[in-house]
Amino acid sequence: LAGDGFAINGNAIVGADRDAPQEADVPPTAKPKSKSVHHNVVVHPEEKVVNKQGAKEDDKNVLDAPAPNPDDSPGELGKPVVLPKQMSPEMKKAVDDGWTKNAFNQYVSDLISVHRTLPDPRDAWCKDSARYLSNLPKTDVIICFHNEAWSVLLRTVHSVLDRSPPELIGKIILVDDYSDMPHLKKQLEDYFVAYPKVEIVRGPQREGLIRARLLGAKYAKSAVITYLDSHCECAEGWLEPLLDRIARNSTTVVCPVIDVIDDTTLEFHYRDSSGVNVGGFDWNLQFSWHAVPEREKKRHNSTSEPVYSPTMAGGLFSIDREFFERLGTYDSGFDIWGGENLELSFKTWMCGGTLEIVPCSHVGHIFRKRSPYKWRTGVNVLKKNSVRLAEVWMDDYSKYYYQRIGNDKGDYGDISDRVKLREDLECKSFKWYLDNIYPELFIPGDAVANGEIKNINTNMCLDVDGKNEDESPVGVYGCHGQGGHQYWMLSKSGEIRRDTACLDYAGKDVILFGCHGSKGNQFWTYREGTKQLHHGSSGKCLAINESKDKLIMEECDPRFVRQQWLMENYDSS
Ligand code: UD2
Ligand code: MN
Repeated sequence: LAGDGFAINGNAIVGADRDAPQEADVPPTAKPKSKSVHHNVVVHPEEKVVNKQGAKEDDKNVLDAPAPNPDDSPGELGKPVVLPKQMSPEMKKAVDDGWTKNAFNQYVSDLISVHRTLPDPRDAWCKDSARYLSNLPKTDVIICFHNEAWSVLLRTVHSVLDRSPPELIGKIILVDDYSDMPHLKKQLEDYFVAYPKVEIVRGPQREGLIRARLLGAKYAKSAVITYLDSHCECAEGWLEPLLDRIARNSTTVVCPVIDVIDDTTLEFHYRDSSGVNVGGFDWNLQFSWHAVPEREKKRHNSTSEPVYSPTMAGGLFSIDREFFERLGTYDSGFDIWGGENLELSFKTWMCGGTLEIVPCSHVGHIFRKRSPYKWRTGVNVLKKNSVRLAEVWMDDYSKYYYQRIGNDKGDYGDISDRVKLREDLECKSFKWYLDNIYPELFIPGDAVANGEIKNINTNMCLDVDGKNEDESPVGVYGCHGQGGHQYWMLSKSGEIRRDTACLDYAGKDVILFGCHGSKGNQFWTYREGTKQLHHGSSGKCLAINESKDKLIMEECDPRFVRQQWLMENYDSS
């Protein structure tokens, strides 16, 4: 077992761990929407209460004789496991504990074999082995974890071993980012003694996922590095289509389709190639999913072909090891969680590579609604990472992010070596990236107004009420001047936008709805003279109600001050 101490750069880490700033502030990774068929397997209350180490017993048997699992065992073929409504107090406690520790249903995971079978999610197109080069490079698989559940971590590793051609796997490097759960110590080492490809690396202090990944990379020897989160399941045939792209061009960085493993039932929901999404981001520098754009569809004959993606979700990808090094791997000044996915995405594109999503490759991931582990105290980790990202890679466009954080960059440390890296690599500009790789992104500078929309005689502003989602209602809230939920842009074409969502009125409530670009319910005109916001399809005006706590739409009348709004940074020219 490897495990020497390490210091990837000189960044000292200050402060003790504690809970994430506020659970609601930790953006859970956007979960792609998915469709699926349900075949419920109900576990009856009289069935065993899980033992603490989950699938351990089960594994022993499997170790001796890896017999195929009968299809009716819990969770086989990716089916959901549904717990009974009525549970004994002990069982209920075990279920609740599992949720508290992991933010997914560990109890259910522990009932499922760590070698469970999955449906084969691939299109017929993908199964033609002639599509892939015969001499594919080997990959090392790096899986970082901080306090992962036993059965989930094991299932991740076994899904790699069970569903990859052995000759394509060098090592599986498990990087323990200073976990304190007891099962991740000696028990883990003992378990993997039987699997010579698995190596466990332990960091001497909590580093966060970015530096943990860098530690893992130090132990990698194969031509390709593949990263996975510690709660994944690789599906049949996941690896060859990824390695094939890199074998053809070592500057291609590839991501599998990320299927959703349900956090409650552990059902594996797979998406067929027509439902593949690509990655984007918004000006809060949050990752988002989007349908494959038309311009990209035109480049292909089949929906199974790899598609260009402006960004990656972050956790699951393969990259040529030398190319990764050439790109300067990750910024080791990034702490705990976040931003590294955009860093790698931007520089891949800007510094001579391409980033693709490969519809033939499927890996499931448990998307969680909150982060179960401790972040750091006293620093807004995600903001610090994002400011480093913006400073180094986004040129003048960084200002749009800064507007979202009240122009307060905070202390983001020294970035001079990252700036130098960009210069040395002679990377293209961020404008080039936006124009060529992500033309769908709305640029706030193209807006006629941006900032808050304030009702004139009250101190109330248009506010998305915490939800920047499709079809969520828009209301009013005391103006706070911090951007965030009160940041709006009026586009030249008459939309009042957030990033990808637009203010929409279809006769009922004023809501946010995905921008469609065809005016109608999303068409607004600001009359500078009367300060009214006229709505296109209804001809009504936006107003605040009498008790000044709701938005209403009513007949336009310039005498009503309740219809008068101040648009920040309005420029009529
Ligand atoms: C997503 C990515 C994740 C990462 C993150 C942004 C997917 C499916 N997931 O968040 O890989 O890119 O966005 O940074 O694309 N971990 C550590 N040390 C820590 C914290 C986490 O080792 O201090 C491990 C953790 O056990 C897990 C991985 O890092 O295996 C990613 O963390 P996550 O699952 O909480 O992130 P996720 O999926 O919400
Ligand atoms: Mn994850």
